Amino acid sequence: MANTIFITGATAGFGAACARRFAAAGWNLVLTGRRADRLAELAAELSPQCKVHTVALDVRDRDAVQAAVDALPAPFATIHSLINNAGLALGLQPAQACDLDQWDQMIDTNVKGLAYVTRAVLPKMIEVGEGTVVNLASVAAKWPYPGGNVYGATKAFVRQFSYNLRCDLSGTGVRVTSIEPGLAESEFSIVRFGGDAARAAKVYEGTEPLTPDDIAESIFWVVTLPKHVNINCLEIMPTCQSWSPFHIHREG
Ligand code: NDP
Ligand code: 8X3
Repeated sequence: MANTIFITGATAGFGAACARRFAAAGWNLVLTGRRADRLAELAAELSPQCKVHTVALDVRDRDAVQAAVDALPAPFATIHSLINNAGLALGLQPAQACDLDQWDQMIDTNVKGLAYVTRAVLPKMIEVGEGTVVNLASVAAKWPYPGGNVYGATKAFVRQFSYNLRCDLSGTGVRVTSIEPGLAESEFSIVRFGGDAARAAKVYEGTEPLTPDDIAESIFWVVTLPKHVNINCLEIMPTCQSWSPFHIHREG
């Protein structure tokens, strides 16, 4: 019987690319995201290759998350792996000028939503006794940058939560990986800049960024490694991206 993978944020970017990658390998898919029309389009595209179940779901809604997992129909009820991908950055202002509603939304989605989905799905994975929880952190989990304030902090949560999960899951056979991409072109910057596509395009101008397919391929590799191998953390940058020296503010 084919394995089932549960993907949050499957309506765009990395999540949609993961859906396509796992479908191509014959996995069954549970695809979630808030945009029902996108989920329906993706299901129509992929259902010739595999079984697809979609749930229009906001990961911030704790009861809806649990209800969606409890109501999984039989062919999807046995979950092998989970990709906790739903997430977003909003704004790039310095902390002292940020909009608190944007901070709330990032914390509620990237931190609380990811925790709700994990808590709902884990018992099913433990029943299977193998599989992988893949959490989308970011280079921002470890590397600070101006305007990264709460976004980076939510991703530091994702990274540390992943490591702590590994401790709790010891002996269950369930693996956990924190995926930490750098510059990657998706709808991420369009969302970050409130729909300003021109400003978003500037982020990638003159670069060859990572693509959602690059990330999906890495995740597929992590999930399909032999059962005794756990990738704790995978930091991925495009070749054009590296680090800068520390910034020093000088008077005068
Ligand atoms: P996209 O904006 O292209 O996709 C984000 C996905 O998250 C969408 O499917 C969106 O679906 C979903 N989502 C957002 N909020 C919610 C919510 N409240 N409930 C359910 N789903 C939600 O971005 P990426 O694919 O680039 O990002 C995916 C993940 O990777 C994010 O966690 C992001 O922080 C992380 N990341 C991205 C990087 C990048 O440079 N692109 C680099 C490092 C990490 P919908 O709107 O339909 O709900
Ligand atoms: C997305 C990458 O550098 O914009 O997590 O934070 S970055």
